[in-house]
Amino acid sequence: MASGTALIYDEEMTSHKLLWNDPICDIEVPERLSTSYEQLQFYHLVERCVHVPAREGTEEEILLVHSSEHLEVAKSTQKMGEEELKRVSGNYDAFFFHPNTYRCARLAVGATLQLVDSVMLGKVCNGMALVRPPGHHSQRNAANGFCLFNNVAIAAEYAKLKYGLQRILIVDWDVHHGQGTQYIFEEDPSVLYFSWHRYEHQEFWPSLKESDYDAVGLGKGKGFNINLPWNKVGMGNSDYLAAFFHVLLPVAFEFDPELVLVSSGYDSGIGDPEGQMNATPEVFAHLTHFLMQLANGKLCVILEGGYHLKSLSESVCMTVKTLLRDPIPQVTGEMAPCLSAIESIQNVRAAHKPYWKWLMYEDTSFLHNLSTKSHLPKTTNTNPSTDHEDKITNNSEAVKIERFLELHMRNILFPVPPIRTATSESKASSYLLPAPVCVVKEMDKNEVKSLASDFYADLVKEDKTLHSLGSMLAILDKILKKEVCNGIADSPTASVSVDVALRYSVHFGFQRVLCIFVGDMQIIPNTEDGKVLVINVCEKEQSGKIGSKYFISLNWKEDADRSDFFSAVLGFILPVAYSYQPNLIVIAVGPNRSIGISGISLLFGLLQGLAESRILAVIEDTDVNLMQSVAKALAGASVPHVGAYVPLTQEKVCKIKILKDQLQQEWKMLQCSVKDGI
Ligand code: X5A
Ligand code: ZN
Repeated sequence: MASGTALIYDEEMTSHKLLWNDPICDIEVPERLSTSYEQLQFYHLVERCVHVPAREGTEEEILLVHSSEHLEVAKSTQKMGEEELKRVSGNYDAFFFHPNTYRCARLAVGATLQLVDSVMLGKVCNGMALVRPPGHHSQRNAANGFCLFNNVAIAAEYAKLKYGLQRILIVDWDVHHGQGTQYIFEEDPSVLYFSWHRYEHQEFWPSLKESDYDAVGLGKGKGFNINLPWNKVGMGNSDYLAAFFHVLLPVAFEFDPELVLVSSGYDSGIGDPEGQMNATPEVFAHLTHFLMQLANGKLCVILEGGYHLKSLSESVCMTVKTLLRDPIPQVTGEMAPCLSAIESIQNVRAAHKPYWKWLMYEDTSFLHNLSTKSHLPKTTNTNPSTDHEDKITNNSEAVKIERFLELHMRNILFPVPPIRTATSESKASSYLLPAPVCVVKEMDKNEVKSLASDFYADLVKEDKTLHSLGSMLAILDKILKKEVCNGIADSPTASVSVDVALRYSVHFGFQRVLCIFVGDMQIIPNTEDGKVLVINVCEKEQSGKIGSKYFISLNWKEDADRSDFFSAVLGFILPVAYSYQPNLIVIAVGPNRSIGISGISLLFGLLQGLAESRILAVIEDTDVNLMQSVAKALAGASVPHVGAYVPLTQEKVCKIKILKDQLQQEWKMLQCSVKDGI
């Protein structure tokens, strides 16, 4: 299987620049590219990537998306003087030509296609292309919004043609609506386009009716265009995560793409003068990580916007670090989406209900009609203010955010453990781990006894128990001391091992431990209430703890299949886990699982975004396949393709829905509809 991350950068793309005064276009500067690349060098990320050279996109490739008229106009600008360039630029909404623009735009297309080729040919698993000019506003016959050729759209057509792909997902997290991309694929069911964007009830540029949530695609393409309009500025980390949990990810897993392309604009990040949003760089690590779970990890990230140089470059670094499978930093801020975000999410879910089983199966009939559209936008075209006073305030604001980010990133970046996964001596060889493994010697029996007896006096009599506790504790110890990221321990008595692990972690000083039980297990009631959150996916009724905020039981019955389990992971476990923000995750897998191996792999994969990727797996089931899959997931291998995750039964989806409604006041990331006026 492919490994490695491609990075594509060509300094020549910094030669495209604005030659005259234009307050709308003057933010799209060459330094956007050079600063991002320098920051990657600063973090030593460049040398860890596979360098792939850019090339010029061919005319034929450009014509996959654009008209020959458009190509000819672009070509003709190469020999123009400044006055003529200015005149041609004036024909478009927010674009500028430089004599080298055509060459740069062809390099941007070619760089994007080089990235697609590297991933599709298995030379790398994923990668990022740093390109200028950007692409997503560009249309068949027009430049628009700093974009000349639509790099990502061309890449999608190219991948369909060259590799025969039938399902491509484009995720556009730029803060502007990629209307160009929408127009190109509107009627095409083979390309699923998702975009969130600052909208403010159509007041924000490009101020189009068709950027709203009810533009779902046309003809055969109905359901394959997903717009999530933000009607307020200031959206932050939790709003973006909620959009992924409740809109993008369920649909994306049902769509089951063969390749994922990201229109990766960072103007949706904090400090950006265009976006005015609040999301901090580390959220892009989480977004990237989620997308890495699709299409067997085949992920191509292509730069679009991003105009606050510090915010942009830190966010680029977060993205590349994540592509390289570094541990993911904890996301900061209160984990609760705002009301306006929930409204938008609810609207787009309702609009797409006819097209996706995920949304269909949830009965939303009780919801009120929540159209929040304004009827008359105040202006037809909103541009950044050119008011002098405004500029001054914006500048000092930008400097403030630069300082904030400087401090913020110092707290965010932590040393990368050179070794990812720890395991015990006896099992190490059978896991066939793809990454360096730390083989841990089990703890001395007397040490275990003295440790465990602090809080667990009577259980340490049995030799078998003592033995498995010894290796589990040795592994856990390495995780707690940050010598390794995660670990896998097998135990014939998982419930005892987990109980000791939980107590030991809390004893060590961990304030929030998330513990998930899968399969048949007796859960030993925990006394560290509040410091441990238990989610039980076992079918056995567990008594005693019901009613506590920190014990959630799904009571999954036997007929659950992998798709149904998946609906629980995505629609419930993930949002609760993000609400809780654990510093450690313990996942216990017992026997008689009604849940398939692929579902369990996915659970491990998705949860690795939390607790700085600190996960301890305790496995009672001795199935070698299960052990191997968990070990692989922990080592960072991509989830093997198992087909679309389509929920099979309405019953299970409804069950999750009811739980969501019950618990969304406690665990706010569950919120995806406005009910009873939150
Ligand atoms: C790629 C991108 C923004 C254009 C804004 C024009 N374009 N007001 O972010
Ligand atoms: Zn943008």
